[in-house]
Amino acid sequence: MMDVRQVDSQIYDLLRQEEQRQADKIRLIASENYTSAAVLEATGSILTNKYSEGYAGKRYYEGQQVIDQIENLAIQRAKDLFGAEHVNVQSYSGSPANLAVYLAFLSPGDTILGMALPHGGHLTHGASVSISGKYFHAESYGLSEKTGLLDYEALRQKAMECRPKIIVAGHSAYPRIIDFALYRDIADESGALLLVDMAHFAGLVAGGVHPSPIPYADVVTTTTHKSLRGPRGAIIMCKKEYAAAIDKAVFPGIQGGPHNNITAAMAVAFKEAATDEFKEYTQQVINNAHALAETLVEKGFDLITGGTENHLLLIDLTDKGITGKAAAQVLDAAGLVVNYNAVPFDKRKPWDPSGIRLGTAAVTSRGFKEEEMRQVGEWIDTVVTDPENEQAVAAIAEDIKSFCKGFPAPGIN
Ligand code: DSN
Repeated sequence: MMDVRQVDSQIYDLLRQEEQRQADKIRLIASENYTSAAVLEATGSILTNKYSEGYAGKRYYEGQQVIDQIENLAIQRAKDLFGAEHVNVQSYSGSPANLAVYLAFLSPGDTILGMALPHGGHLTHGASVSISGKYFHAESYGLSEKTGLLDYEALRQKAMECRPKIIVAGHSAYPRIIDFALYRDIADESGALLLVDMAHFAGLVAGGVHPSPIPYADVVTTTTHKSLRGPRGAIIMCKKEYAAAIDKAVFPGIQGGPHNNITAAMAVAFKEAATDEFKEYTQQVINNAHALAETLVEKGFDLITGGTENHLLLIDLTDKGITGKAAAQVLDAAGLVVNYNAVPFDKRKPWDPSGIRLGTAAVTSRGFKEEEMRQVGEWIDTVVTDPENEQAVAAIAEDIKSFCKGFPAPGIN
């Protein structure tokens, strides 16, 4: 059998370069992780060759003897893991999953109410540049300027004013646990369905270290590749009464054939996520986020909300005299990979905002504990405090490369 190395040396070399980058650097992008070798194997499997439009037992193509079993296994494992009544495992990723929910329940022009993008919401929660804000009437809620915490009272008032058909809970950059019971009350009071997008913290929910939205939400979406540590995909979970509407919205509403290789890789990831080892991993993700937050606060960094209760930290760098983008670039040069991020009430533009976002899911997968996080905090402080010092940045990059050798990343030889 020909492999990539023989067929395409350019792509082979680039794959090796990316593998090296992922091995040598400290990856702190809050939405990223390292999947296991088993998940990678299923992702790169012969299931790529198969078309399977439809659902198990009702496909539009023959030859589904194996695929139906794989999809049913993925569904059952997701149900067991999260306690969901119905699960659809076919969404290609988080954005199409959210779009499918809108298609299931809304007509163009209907109102949705989601967390504002600059306050930590996601593009698909109604941002004006996204289809969710273009095809629907999108209203938003956000954080209190004083505390940086979600302003539930303002959310309630907004919901009562605009009477959305769907309230979207969930975030990409909010470092606190959200109150699902309160969201449920507000949804009931305003006559809305409650959609929780738990993409960022799904792994923490699976590990039992974060409250679950399942008992409260009508529909829950999640990607499978962030803290959940699976392949690049998404699932939609809902109450039984919405099962047919959701399935119809995913296929044929939004998509054609599911990516069966991803379905199999999800099944593997759900099996891994049901283990005690994964539970310990998720607790460590949180412990590591606390350790990093404490170190950075000691160094005078301005953390939004003052700390974290999940896997992520949002830092306003205004007082440090550096923009988020400049900080992210110099940190990358030093071997610390983060993304620049708007902070709530940011006076700067989204392409060069005031903050950076950090997460601990990936480094925890390679075995970092509190001690290592404190060292990471020291390095971040040194780089951000003296970003022009190219020699110091290069020296830290070398130190990080050697340091990382002691923490082999899952899925990388
Ligand atoms: N792009 C993801 C993140 O970084 O949070 C969300 O889709």
